[in-house]
Amino acid sequence: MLITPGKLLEQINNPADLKKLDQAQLVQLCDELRHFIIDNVSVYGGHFGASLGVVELTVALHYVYNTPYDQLVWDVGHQAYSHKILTGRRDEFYSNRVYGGLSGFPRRKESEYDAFGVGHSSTSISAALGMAVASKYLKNSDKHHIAIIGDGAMTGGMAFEAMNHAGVADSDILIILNDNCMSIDPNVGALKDYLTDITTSRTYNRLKDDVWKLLGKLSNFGKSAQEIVSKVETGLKSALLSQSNIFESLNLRYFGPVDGHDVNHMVTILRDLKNIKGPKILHCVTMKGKGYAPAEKGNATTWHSPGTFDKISGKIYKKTHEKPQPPKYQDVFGHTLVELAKANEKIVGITPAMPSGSSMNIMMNEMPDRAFDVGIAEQHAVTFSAGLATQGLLPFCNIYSSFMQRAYDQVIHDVCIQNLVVNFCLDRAGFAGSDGPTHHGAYDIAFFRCLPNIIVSAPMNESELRNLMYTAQLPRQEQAFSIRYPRGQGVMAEWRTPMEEIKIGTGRKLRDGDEVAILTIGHIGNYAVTVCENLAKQGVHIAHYDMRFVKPLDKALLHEIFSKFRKIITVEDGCIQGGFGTAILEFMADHNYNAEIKRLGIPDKVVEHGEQSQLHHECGFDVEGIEKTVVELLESVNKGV
Ligand SMILES: Cc1ncc(C[n+]2csc(CCOP(=O)(O)OP(=O)(O)O)c2C)c(N)n1
Repeated sequence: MLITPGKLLEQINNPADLKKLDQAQLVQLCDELRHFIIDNVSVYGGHFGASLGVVELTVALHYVYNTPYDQLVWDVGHQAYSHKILTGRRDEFYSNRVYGGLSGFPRRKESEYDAFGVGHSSTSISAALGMAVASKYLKNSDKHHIAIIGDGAMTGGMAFEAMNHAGVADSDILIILNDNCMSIDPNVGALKDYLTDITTSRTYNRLKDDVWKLLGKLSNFGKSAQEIVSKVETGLKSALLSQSNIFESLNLRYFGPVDGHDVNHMVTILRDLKNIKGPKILHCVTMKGKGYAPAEKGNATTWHSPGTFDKISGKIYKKTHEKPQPPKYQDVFGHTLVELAKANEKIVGITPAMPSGSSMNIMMNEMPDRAFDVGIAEQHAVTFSAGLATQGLLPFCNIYSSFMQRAYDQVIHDVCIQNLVVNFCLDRAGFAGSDGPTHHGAYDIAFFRCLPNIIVSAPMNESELRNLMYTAQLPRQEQAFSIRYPRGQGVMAEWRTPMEEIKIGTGRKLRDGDEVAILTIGHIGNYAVTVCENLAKQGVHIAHYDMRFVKPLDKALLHEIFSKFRKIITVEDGCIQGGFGTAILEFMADHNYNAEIKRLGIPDKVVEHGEQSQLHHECGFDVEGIEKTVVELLESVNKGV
């Protein structure tokens, strides 16, 4: 479906075209931009509320700054749709997040305007500071560096590490805090209250406007005038706020709060700030979903990434099915955790800012004192869980596989070395789909299986997920326990099966066969089931084992397999290097077996975005790819190789 841009937007192929507009036309441009995003996302899906919230800010930034020479770093990047549309990608925008199309996040290789690749939260200030320090060293003193970070992303530790550095780095950096009071779910923590305090303090807001005017006038009068005003300003601000300003305390000059939806005011402010040297922060207050009534009035979490919808009525399309469908794995996790927690009072739940995404919100609603959203703070989530475990509680810490990369040292240092009993549930393990490479959960098997004191497992279906969770909460004295499962649906419409213990380190034989055995880990094993069924119809019988544990491996089962089969295929929705297949290779070498092993999984390259099934196909481990590998191995058997 062709989506036509409005009259002004149509003329803008890059920020130079934008600069040709009269400032009086910017309001209309923002309106057109907003409608273009609504038209596109309603038809093609994608992130929504966050981009609508920064339309004016984006227009003002590209209007005032000299991009791409000046560097804009978007935090997370899910809000950068206006930026993409204004920087030469308007006509391709329909392909956003589609296989082979535009990335849903800024990517350096996609555009020179994307100063930094993002996807994971709270990196923008560090990256922009690095650029600012480099520019200083390279004597590009006219270059500006701007990090645009949300109040949610500001809860991440990295943001504070970077501000701590920026305050003393003597470099030109502008941090724009885009404060809409929301993360994906409502933002949490003391910082949120602090920002609300600044935003709503009436006395402060009246007086800061006067300070702003004074500052604007004096900034043209050289350094000493600025120093004086800066002191007055700091004094006033400290006196007016109940606490002294946290950003000012870190040596960042704080400006705001300002209305981030007043594009003309934003242009004026940014022009002023351009002339003020040193590290500074501009606090903009915006609204997620701004300008689209159903999103403004509705649930901001739903409108973060609503899927396709009817733009007139605001009705979000849901697929309807005649038969009951399998649930999402995340929901099986959420409901099962509550079920287990009702019977086991030691259980507590932890999520770093993903209550809805992980379905931890089910426990948060039912047992608010036993489930914690700790903000976008994966490192803290893991060590906080470790602390809970030292006191005999049993944490189920749910972190998306790719976000767990953030907390690797905490898993090693705070959990594994101390041999603490912490359960990790890794959602979105394997290809994440249209979010792309920053979000693919490719590495967790490889990075967990090399650690001591951790059990590494993956269920093939809902029932196994429940059984693994049940097993993980049975009393044990030591070891962490990780359970990985993918994004999306499982395979069992009737998923509330009675739970039973799975002996740790045991796999299961699903099908006997001749010549070739397929060993799988996790949900991807369902492809192998289909492969075996397809081939059986042709009289070819292939064995299939669902190994369930990568660590400890089921040695007895593997001895049985290696004694019988000389051709083995391993399949995993994870990186081939160092992953499950590698564990099988190591077993073979350690026990002097000699078989031909084909490892299928995610190859050693950056795999882009697309539907999970498209990516499995690309990497050769969907039904077709596995079947092809079986046929090749069988051919080599027939040739006597
Ligand atoms: C390390 C990491 N953890 C979690 C996420 C998931 N995530 C994406 S956007 C988001 C909320 C960001 O909130 P904020 O920065 O306030 O931006 P807003 O969507 O409100 O504009 C979260 C938690 C992520 N991208 N990276």
